[in-house]
Amino acid sequence: MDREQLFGLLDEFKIETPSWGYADTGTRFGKFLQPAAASTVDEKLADAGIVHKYTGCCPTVAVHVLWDFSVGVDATQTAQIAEKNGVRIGSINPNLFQDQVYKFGSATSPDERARHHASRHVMDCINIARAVKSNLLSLWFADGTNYPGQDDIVSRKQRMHGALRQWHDAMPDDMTMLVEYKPFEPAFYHTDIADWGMALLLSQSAGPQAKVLVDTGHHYQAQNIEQIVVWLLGSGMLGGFHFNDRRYADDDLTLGSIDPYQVFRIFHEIAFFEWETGKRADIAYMVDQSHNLKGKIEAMIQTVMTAQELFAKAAIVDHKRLAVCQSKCELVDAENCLKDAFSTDVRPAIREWSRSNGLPEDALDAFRRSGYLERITAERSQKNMSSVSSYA
Ligand code: RM4
Ligand code: MN
Ligand code: MN
Repeated sequence: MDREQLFGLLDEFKIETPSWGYADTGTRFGKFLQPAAASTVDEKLADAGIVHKYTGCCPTVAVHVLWDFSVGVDATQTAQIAEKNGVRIGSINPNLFQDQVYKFGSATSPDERARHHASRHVMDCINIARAVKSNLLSLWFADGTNYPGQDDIVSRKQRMHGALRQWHDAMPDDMTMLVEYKPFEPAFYHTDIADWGMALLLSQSAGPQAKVLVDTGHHYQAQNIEQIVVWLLGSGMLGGFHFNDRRYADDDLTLGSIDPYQVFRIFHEIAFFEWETGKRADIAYMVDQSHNLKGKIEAMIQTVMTAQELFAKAAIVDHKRLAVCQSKCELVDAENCLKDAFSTDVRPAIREWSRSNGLPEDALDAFRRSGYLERITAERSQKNMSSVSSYA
């Protein structure tokens, strides 16, 4: 692959950052407060704007409706704040887990009031999406049970089917519904959408605008995520990613911090699919991380730089050679096609791409020297450090 081609791919590569990644979030035992954390949607969008300013590849911001939109506030105002900060509102994430009514689930709850509440909230979210000109509705459910026998798994499945169909029909034609799965947590006995197969069946029955969302942290240990990615791609059902890394559970660590080779393999399978089919895969790349210990903006920039790097490494795999090695069962050489690309230092090329786009060569360094962190620390610390956080 020549430089021009790689630069073309980097031009197209965009990642959405999440509003909640700029805010103080924690473990279930509590949260450590950061003086510079964002606590209002204005602050979150300002921080996301800074990440985009220095990286040049994060033009949209995912929002969580309950956390980012207050009742009575006109959503178009939020879109304007985003615009003022050089970004746009991206995926709309309904919150179907925090309200007291969701104790036994939302769409799948045996309690009709909970299901109704969830439906109303999703309808509101669709309206917000319209108002902010977003075309992505991203659904994650905390629904499930904690104990064997607690509820009828089949009835819950049918309720989920019904809800998704109804919500799908309420979406405008250009909107995509992303259905996320997760094997456990907060439900510990069964999760209503536990894996990609369940998400796929539900999406297929919801309608043509529904696709599966793969959150890299939402798998059992040792699961081959790149295989799932290829299967979904092949059936036109891969809607997007929530990028993060994990060591034990849904750790929400920064991308590639534990296993960069896995992220590379995911990007490789996508690139290889595109090479084999001659088609561009239409995938929403999004970050879903919670930075408890690292500085939030720094962690986000680190994530984005890591994603660009691993994406570029995957792009330079010699596809033709790999296909030949595969057809001849030349295992060592085939594997080395991946390893050669993975061990190539693509950072000089990315720096050149950044320079050619009028961006700083090193986004992290540019951010650190900008004085932004010092400014928001001074502005936000008093408010932030006086908030309380406790487990019980
Ligand atoms: C979940 C899941 C969702 C995210 C919430 C906050 O584990 O990953 O995508 O919206 O966390
Ligand atoms: Mn997620
Ligand atoms: Mn998660």
